Amino acid sequence: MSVDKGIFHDKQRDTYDFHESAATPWRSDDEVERYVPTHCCYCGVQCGMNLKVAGGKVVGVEPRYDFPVNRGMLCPKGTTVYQTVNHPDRLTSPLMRRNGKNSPLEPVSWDEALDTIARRFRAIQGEHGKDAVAVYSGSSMTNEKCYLMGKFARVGLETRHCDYNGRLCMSSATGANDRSLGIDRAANPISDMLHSDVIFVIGANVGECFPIVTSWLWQARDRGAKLIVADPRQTPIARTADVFLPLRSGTDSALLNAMLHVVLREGLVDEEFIASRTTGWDEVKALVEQYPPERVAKVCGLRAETIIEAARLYGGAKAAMLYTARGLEHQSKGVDNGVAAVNLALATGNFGRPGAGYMTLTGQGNGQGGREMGQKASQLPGEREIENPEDRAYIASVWGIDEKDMPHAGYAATLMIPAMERGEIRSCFMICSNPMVSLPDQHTTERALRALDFFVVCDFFFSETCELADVVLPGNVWCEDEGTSTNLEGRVIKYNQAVDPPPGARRDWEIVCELARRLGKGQYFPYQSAREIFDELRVATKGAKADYFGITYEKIDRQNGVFWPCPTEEDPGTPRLYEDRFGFADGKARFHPITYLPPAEEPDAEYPLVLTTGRVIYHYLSGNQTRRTPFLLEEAPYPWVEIHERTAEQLGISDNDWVTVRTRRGEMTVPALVVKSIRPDTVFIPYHYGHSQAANILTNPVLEPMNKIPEYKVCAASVTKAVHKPDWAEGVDPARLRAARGRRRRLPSTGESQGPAVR
Ligand SMILES: Nc1nc2c(c(=O)[nH]1)N[C@H]1C(S)=C(S)[C@@H](COP(=O)(O)OP(=O)(O)OC[C@H]3O[C@@H](n4cnc5c(=O)[nH]c(N)nc54)[C@H](O)[C@@H]3O)O[C@H]1N2
Ligand SMILES: Nc1nc2c(c(=O)[nH]1)N[C@H]1C(S)=C(S)[C@@H](COP(=O)(O)OP(=O)(O)OC[C@H]3O[C@@H](n4cnc5c(=O)[nH]c(N)nc54)[C@H](O)[C@@H]3O)O[C@H]1N2
Ligand code: SF4
Ligand SMILES: [Mo]
Repeated sequence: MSVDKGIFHDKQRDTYDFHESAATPWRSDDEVERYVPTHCCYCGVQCGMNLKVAGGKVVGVEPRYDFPVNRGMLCPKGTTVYQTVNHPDRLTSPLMRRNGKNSPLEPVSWDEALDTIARRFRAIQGEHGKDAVAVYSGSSMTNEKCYLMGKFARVGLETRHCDYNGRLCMSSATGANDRSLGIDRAANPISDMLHSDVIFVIGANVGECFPIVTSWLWQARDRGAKLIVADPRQTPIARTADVFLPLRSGTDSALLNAMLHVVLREGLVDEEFIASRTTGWDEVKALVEQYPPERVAKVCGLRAETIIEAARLYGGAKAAMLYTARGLEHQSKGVDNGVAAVNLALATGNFGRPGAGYMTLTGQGNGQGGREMGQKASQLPGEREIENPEDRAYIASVWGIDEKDMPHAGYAATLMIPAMERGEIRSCFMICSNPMVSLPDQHTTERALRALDFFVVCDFFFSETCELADVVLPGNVWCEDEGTSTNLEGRVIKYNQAVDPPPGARRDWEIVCELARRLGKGQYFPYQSAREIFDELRVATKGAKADYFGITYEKIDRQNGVFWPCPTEEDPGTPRLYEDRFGFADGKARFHPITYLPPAEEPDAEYPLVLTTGRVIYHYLSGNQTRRTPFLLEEAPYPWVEIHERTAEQLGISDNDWVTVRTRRGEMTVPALVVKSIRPDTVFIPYHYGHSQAANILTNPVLEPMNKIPEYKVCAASVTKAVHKPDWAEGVDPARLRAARGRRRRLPSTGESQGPAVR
């Protein structure tokens, strides 16, 4: 049969075939009993997926075509996440050390575990005060659970110390959003990108960390959008950029000020927008005059012409989008950097229109909702403030407590560690976090967690942090419960339950409510379902900045997600912010002058290189889930250090050599991946691994002064050929890693200003 007469050209057959195959699924799907529409639980994109269920188990996944963000696509993590559900490593019994710190963790009944926790918490609080027990929560959980954790801390435990892992993630972004724009949310939906003629990505590895956003970027490129990327590494999207700025880590605000300098010098500012919609421009204008690109180029290790080119491109756009992420935010100047980025967008009038905006790419699955549900140290639900008398009074009334009994602000997660070391915090309830991989300066973190009198961790897989716990509680994975999550656009979506937790494990919210009952606070936690928690959080956020009151489970299903703020059930939600006004009382955005300050630690003779850390596509965060997924582990089985070939040559290091990376905090030995895609003065280690493979052995725990995020992206380091292989080297063939990481990529020449490889 000739092809052109075949079924592909026969409209009717085509249609018929489609229906037939939908009605009669592929053989491998014969057994599938149900397709449960839900979302991927990993990154903030929250792609839509159908989980395939058979015999009470999740057996597979397919992408959802009807969810507008991913439209039939999933990344390698999304296609394999279902494999965590029936995983043989699932925790299915509480574990407890019955006879003190030196006794083993052994399986115990739920009653014994929960009674012990309640008894120990009460004893410790009786002896040392309520604030001696802290809650350390996470943002990879539903809004319902994040809300519950904030309430559990303040009402169940009556402690002021409640914070979460978003402190390590979104707190610089929050600082910048709050200071400059007045609302802590992305300004635009992802689809706005298709209306942009210039897209500027600074400090975000979109290709590996938000893979499905990349497809929007390509569509925008197909429509002619120009791309500017600023990153010390040539990431996958940087390879295609029109202008690539391989800046030195920690110099972002200098670059952004210089770009604004050029925009100003060349008359590209939007005077009308500045006059009608902002305040504070004069100070910023005066400041950026001192940042000519010719001077800044030296600071950033760039060529002045490239900075000028980027500024002209961005400033000349009709509609430009600016994306930032942790590259710019994981710094001791992270809030300043974010503010400097917003300054540039404000000065060019890039807000509140299709294709014009600013978006900090929110990382964790519910990194948006998790930062507004009241589990932060100084926050109450809806982005309300715990020190604001009206907010306190309102939430106290929703919770049915006396305002006087509402604790005040407590420590940020990163400040809990020194407080544990000091013996001020003596016990901790931790859920959905793995600080024994994720916190900087692991040696100090370990000392602090070991110093606790009593440490409880709730997880579904035994993590590096569980190893230090006195009690481990087996919780649920995302598809064993229902609830909502708010994606990186501010779109509230819904997870649907596919299966029950395995026998022995329980739903997180049921565990926390049961614990509250045993602490004598059961009347405040009467929930029978996640939906009941959601209904309460709708009321708790009513009238607040992050207003969820008009959002219902049914409306989310109907609309494929609802963007907050959504004050009434009739309101369809708000995909694009700042069309008419910004989030402050006067409706105007705020310019703030940002003086460039160098990172806390700069290279010197002993530590001549800059170490930066981050992600690869195959692993998610601390890797506790993805390192258990065979395909993902095979692709990235252990950490490595990326080092420029010129630097490697100077140091006598070849590809695949074992090398020791040292900083003032510690050292680790990993294989060298010699590349051309990184600045010669910089090295990079992915952070998804634990124990002696944890990049955070090396990182600097210095904090951003306002919002307390660690400087994961910059510290001084040295690299030498290893004398000894690490404890995990046996059977490891670094050449396999090279194969998995693909061929060497080349960083385009940026001229001499990149400086000598090793200073
Ligand atoms: N595959 C995967 N995807 C993820 C995650 C994951 O663990 N794995 N995690 C999710 C989460 S929680 C988050 S927060 C996001 C993070 O998403 P990203 O912020 O995009 O990821 P990172 O790898 O942390 O850092 C981004 C880039 O910053 C660059 N960089 C380093 N130092 C600097 C600097 O000083 N200035 C600038 N401009 N750039 C710098 C790095 O080279 C890196 O390419 O990803 C989300 N998506
Ligand atoms: N060096 C360096 N360090 C970093 C970063 C970096 O770029 N460089 N990035 C930082 C960033 S942006 C982030 S977000 C943090 C993340 O740091 P962490 O929050 O510590 O890492 P996770 O892997 O998210 O930890 C979540 C844990 O909870 C479990 N878990 C997941 N979902 C649930 C749930 O619904 N219920 C329960 N009970 N458990 C659950 C997982 O199995 C895992 O063990 O790491 C930070 N650390
Ligand atoms: S892009 Fe993010 S949400 Fe989408 S499949 Fe990948 S990890 Fe999951
Ligand atoms: Mo994150």
